[in-house]
Amino acid sequence: MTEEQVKNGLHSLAMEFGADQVSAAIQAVKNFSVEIPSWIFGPFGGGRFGEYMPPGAARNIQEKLDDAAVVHKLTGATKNVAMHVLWDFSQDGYLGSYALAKDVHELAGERNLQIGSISPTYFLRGSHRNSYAADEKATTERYIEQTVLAGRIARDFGVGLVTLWFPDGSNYPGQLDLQRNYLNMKNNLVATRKQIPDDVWLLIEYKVFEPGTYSTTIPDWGTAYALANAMGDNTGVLIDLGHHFHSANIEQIVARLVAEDMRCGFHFNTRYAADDDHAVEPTPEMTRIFYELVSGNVIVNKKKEKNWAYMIDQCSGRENRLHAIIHSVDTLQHCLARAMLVDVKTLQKWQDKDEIILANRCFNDALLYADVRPIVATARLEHLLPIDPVAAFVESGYQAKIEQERI
Ligand code: PSV
Ligand code: MN
Repeated sequence: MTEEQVKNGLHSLAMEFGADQVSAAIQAVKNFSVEIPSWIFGPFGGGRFGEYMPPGAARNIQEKLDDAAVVHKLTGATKNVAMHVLWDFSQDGYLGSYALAKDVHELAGERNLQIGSISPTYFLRGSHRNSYAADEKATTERYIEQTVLAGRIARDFGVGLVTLWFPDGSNYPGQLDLQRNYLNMKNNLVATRKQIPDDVWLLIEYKVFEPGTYSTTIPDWGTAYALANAMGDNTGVLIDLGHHFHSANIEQIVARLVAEDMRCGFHFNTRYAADDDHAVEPTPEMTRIFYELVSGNVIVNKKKEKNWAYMIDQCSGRENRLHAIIHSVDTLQHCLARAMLVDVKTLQKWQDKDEIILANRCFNDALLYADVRPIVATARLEHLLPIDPVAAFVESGYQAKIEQERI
């Protein structure tokens, strides 16, 4: 898109949606930021893609941060990098280290970055009989200890946010006592919360399946919500788009949590078949989710303590990882811009008159049909950033450089 096209596009949008609404959308995009995960840049620690190392993949935390710095430079929206305790702050993949986290904190600062949310890593060695819901005390104690460490690291070097995802579950009916399994999880989470400072925010992530094929200990938002409530203040639910059945109404989950006034968070990605961890795509579902976030005032709210946590949880298979992560940021900005254009007054009018299709069409004018590229481009130009960050990355020659250096 040229600057001329941006100008003309803005004019048409202002004619249709009003100049004030368009300015508010530009401002929202300018203020939006999202965390990117350190794990997209390196080898994905033995996950679905095994040991696949794409050309130029980062070999250590310094290189992961180098790549993250490029993404932030091009998008201006990704200063915080989400980290995993045993992938990023561990010598042996078994124990986390406060000293290593301090080093990573300094390395991030040198690159104009910051450690974002911290995930304890429960799914490596020793979790085959569950982690927090295990019957063996030695296992649960080791994981509680790692979580308390994550809380210290989050408070001292991060943004005070710890995100918890558990691989706990089973593969066959009868393998586990389902009630005991849940209560083990609940008791251990309540005990953990007491050992973490109150001002550290904890989010509980749910996932409908995997690695358990028959049962998952925290399979849905309801379970995560019950656990977060049992744990007390400053604890919420983490929604990962890939962790649902097909056709789950995720925007309705957002609406429930907003209505219950629980401060929650997102792991953005796209699910095509399962928990694919694909880049974020501009799907109608994603724009509807953004509408709920905008109308709930939990995104780009001037009162920072009202905002939910926004993270991308993505790990690409064969596609260029830097293209994929920049594409995700780009998509999220476009979805936010669309959500900002919804004509709420007219929508409410049709809702009140029970005009079902008219309400639906009012929604779709903004969420499906508006071409918001001029809004996102203007936000970037006002921040002195490239109009198209993916194209700017391609032109930068960075990929060829890392492929040559990182043999
Ligand atoms: C699990 O599938 C998950 O979504 C959790 O957020 C992990 O932290 C992340 O993926 C990386 O494995
Ligand atoms: Mn996730």
